[in-house]
Amino acid sequence: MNKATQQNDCHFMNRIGWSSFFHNQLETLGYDLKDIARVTSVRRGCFLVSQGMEEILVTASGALAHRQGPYPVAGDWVVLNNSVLSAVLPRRNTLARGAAGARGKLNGAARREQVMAANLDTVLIVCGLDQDFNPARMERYLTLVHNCGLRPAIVLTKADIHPSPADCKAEAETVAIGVPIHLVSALDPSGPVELEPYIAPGNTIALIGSSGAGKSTLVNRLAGQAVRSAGEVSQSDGKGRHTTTSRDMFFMPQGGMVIDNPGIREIAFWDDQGGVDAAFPDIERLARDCRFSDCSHAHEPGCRVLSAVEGGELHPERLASWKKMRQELEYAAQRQTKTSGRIEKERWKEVATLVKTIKKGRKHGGR
Ligand SMILES: Nc1nc2c(ncn2[C@@H]2O[C@H](COP(=O)(O)OP(=O)(O)OP(=O)(O)O)[C@@H](O)[C@H]2O)c(=O)[nH]1
Ligand SMILES: [Mg+2]
Ligand SMILES: [Zn+2]
Repeated sequence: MNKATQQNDCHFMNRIGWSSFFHNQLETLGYDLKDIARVTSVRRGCFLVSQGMEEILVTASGALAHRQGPYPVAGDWVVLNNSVLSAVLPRRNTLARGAAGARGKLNGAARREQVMAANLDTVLIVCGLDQDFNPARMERYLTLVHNCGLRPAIVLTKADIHPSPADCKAEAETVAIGVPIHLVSALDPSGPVELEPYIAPGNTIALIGSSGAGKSTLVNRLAGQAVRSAGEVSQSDGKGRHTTTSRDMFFMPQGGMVIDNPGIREIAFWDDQGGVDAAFPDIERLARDCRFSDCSHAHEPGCRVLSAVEGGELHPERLASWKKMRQELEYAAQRQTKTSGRIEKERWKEVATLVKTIKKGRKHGGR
């Protein structure tokens, strides 16, 4: 490939998120830039990928399915070999959670890691200002995102249907310390313009939140057209109907990429990567003055956190949330070393079956 074509390819690829982090891997791993593409969507063993122009549907190689490495997700950079996905490039980061095993068991032992999206710049936690607004849940989302080493931002949407949206923002500020909070409405004729910097050219964001929070509606507003179906919210329980069922990445007119996700039913953690300290910087700061460095802020003498609660500096509920999430993360880390199972393992089976069917078809069809 001549230099001009390669620069041109790089230009298209940079626009869809390619960066030196990935480029530096090419030489070491022996891949060529012309064979690299980004996954925009996953469909039952098939993958929609893009190199900055049109999207194409590809299958994965039998060898990749056999090795059962990371299962490609929206946002991944992958290697194509004759239009077959043959490798996933090491990821910059992942948005992952603990999910129930494929057999649907909800007990601890059946938990697996579920990677929702990869290679993100920011995760927008979307909360609707209807019955969805819940600061305790917001704390869980923040812990999840921080625990993945990702940068969160809060989007309080449906501001048009709340009598005092500014109060919600003030309440959110008490749990989302140091995190940007945006108050928006999808009905606003000018659109959610303050979210546009997140999708500047080359940037990739993911939207998470409960079903019916208004994620897909925001994607449509930012896109300036309906790229995604939006659903109803039940009048009786205020819950959405899980309208979005797949994780898809969209190229936005602003130049960046958005990954819309299905509504999360249960926010469960996977592993312990220090997410609690990052999500509770107020407690972490106070804890530096506790007498014991491993203080659990429960009963220890000289506990600065407990004295802050007594003195009214720290809300007791905030400490209770910290304790709960600390315990959950510790449990998740123990469980992780025991099982180290990934939900993707099951999904590779789907690919292997598909590859076998295609091979069989070729044999009989004479292709
Ligand atoms: N009034 C008002 N309604 C909104 C706003 N944003 C979304 N909605 C409505 O909320 C409902 C749910 O919106 P969706 O965008 O489908 O929610 P979602 O988060 O994508 O839901 P799932 O795909 O199920 O996870 C729809 O009826 C939207 O019209 C808003 O800013 N104001
Ligand atoms: Mg949706
Ligand atoms: Zn303490």
